[in-house]
Amino acid sequence: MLELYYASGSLCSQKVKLVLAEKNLDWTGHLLNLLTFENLQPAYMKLNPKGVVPTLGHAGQVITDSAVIIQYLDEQFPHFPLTPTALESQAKMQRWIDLQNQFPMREVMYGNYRGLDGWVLRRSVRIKQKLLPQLIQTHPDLRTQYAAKLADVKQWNATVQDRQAIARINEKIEPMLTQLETQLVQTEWLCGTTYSLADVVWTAVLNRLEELKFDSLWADTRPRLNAYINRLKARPSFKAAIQADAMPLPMLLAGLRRTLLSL
Ligand SMILES: N[C@@H](CCC(=O)N[C@@H](CS)C(=O)NCC(=O)O)C(=O)O
Repeated sequence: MLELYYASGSLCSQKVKLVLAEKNLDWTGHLLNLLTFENLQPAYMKLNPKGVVPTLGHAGQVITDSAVIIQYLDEQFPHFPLTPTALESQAKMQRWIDLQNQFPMREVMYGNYRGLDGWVLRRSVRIKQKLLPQLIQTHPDLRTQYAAKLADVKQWNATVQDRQAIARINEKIEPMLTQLETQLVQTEWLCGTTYSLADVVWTAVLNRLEELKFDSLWADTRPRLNAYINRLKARPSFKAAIQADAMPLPMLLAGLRRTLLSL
């Protein structure tokens, strides 16, 4: 049985859900509320020492990190393969996945959401920074994991509060889109004629950039990318993994309450 620990609106969870949908696999979900910090609960930290989603449980194994999980799923469930057969194309796929992973999407998201969404997200990072020292005290067995998380959260918080730092990160988006456009002039999908794991990860990212209103960077000026995004969104997996990803209302309300009342 496949068990997925995930969160609504989580980009990394969406990548895994896209693969599960592409392969038509059954899975059991454990939906975590990141706004009430369920990902920092000791029981979850024991599964995923970085305190992030997603985490996959399968055949007695626990697998973390979306890039590892999607490749694991493609190896274990080879029907509807999402890895090209030619070695050269496989290397290309890895390069597209690495390029995406190296891009600081977390900072792009937390730094660029406006209005209530942005306020809630940025405040949740500040609350995490206050909460983690308490967790270090109350759970000495998880001290190393919580301390590493605190170090990461401090940096994350500092970056998203710094408008210039976010503007510098935003400047890196356009060159990345140019790379995609250049590739898509040559091939239908990123690694050739078939949809692959590289397309999976970029589906989640491009959709998020669109939500953040960066689509002006391709709508009129990058026709191949524009058409590619429409192809990605037309796939049934997009509907299953991304369009049906709204946070259940009780969870949202609990998250808002927590964010408003803490600090
Ligand atoms: N490299 C990891 C990153 C996972 C990650 O950052 N997940 C986010 C949601 S997309 C998360 O759990 N954020 C909550 C937190 O860091 O406290 C992966 O690809 O799985």
